[in-house]
Amino acid sequence: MENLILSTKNTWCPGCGNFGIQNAFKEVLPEVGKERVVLVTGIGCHGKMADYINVSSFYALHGRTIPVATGIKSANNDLQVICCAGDGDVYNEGISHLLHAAKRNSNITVIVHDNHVFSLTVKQPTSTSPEGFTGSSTPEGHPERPLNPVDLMLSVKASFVARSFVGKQGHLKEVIKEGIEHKGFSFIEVLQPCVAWYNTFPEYAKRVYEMKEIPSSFKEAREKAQEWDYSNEADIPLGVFYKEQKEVLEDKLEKTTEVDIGAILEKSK
Ligand SMILES: Cc1ncc(C[n+]2csc(CCOP(=O)(O)OP(=O)(O)O)c2C)c(N)n1
Ligand code: SF4
Ligand SMILES: [Mg+2]
Repeated sequence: MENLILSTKNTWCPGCGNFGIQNAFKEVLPEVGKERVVLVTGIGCHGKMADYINVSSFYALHGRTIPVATGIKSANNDLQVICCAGDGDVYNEGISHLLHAAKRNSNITVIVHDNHVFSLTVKQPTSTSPEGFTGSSTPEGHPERPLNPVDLMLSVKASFVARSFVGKQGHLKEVIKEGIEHKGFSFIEVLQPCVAWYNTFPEYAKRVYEMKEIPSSFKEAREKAQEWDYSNEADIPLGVFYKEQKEVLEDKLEKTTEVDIGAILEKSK
C-alpha cells in the first residue's frame, strides 16, 4: 500500500488524540480512493493533518475551513472534499459557515477534532468547553454553558450527523468512511482529547457507548443527541444520529450554471 503518512517531522504531543484521526485516515483513504480527495484544514493542532497526510490539501484561515471546502467542491464537483476542523475553528470563529453549509447540503465531509479547547494557542475555552473550565484566559473558571454541536447540526437538518471517539478506532474508521461516502453534508464530531491541556481520555473511555442502530426518527435523534449536553455526566452516545438523502447544493449549482451561462452567451451575440 502507498505510504499515506508524510515524513514531515510530527510535532503533536505524544499521546495526542489527533494520532487516532490520522490512523483512521490511513485506513479509510485507500478505500474511498485518495486521488479524488482534497483535505482542507483549519489552523490549530488539528490543522497539521495537512502536513502529515499524503493527499492534496489546503490550509485555510482559522475559522474558514468550510467556505474554502464548499468553494473547491462547487468549482469541481468530481472531487471528494474533506475538512479537518478544530472546535475553536468551526464552533467559534467559523460557526456561521458550518450552519449554512449544513443547511445548503453542500456535499462535503466535516470532521471536527473536538478537544473542547483552543490547543495550539495554549488552553483557552472554546464553545464546547464545560462551564468552570480553568484555562489560560479563564483562571477563575469559564462562566458559559457549552454548546451541543450534534444537536445544533440536527436543528439545521444536516443530512448526516455522527459522533465518534479516537479511543474507539474501529468505530471511528467506519463512521468516517460512511460520512465520506454519504452524498450530502456529513458532519462528524470526533471526541479528540488534548493530553496537554484537557485530557478527557480516561473519562470518555468510561462513558462512551456505541448506539446499536440509527435512531428511527428525527425526534428520536434529537432526544439521543440531548442525552449528553457536554456538561452533564451522562453516558455519551456514539454513532450515526441521523442520515437522509436529499439534493445537494453542487448538483443544483451545476444545473443553474448551465442555464445561466447559455442564456448570457446568447444575449451577448
Ligand atoms: C482569525 C484568527 N484568529 C485567531 C487565530 C489564532 N489561533 C491560531 S490556532 C488557534 C486555536 C485553534 O483552536 P482549535 O480550532 O480548537 O484547534 P486545536 O488547536 O485545538 O486543534 C487560534 C485561536 C488565528 N490564527 N486566526
Ligand atoms: S497541545 Fe493538545 S491537541 Fe495539540 S498536539 Fe498537544 S495534545 Fe495534541
Ligand atoms: Mg480545539
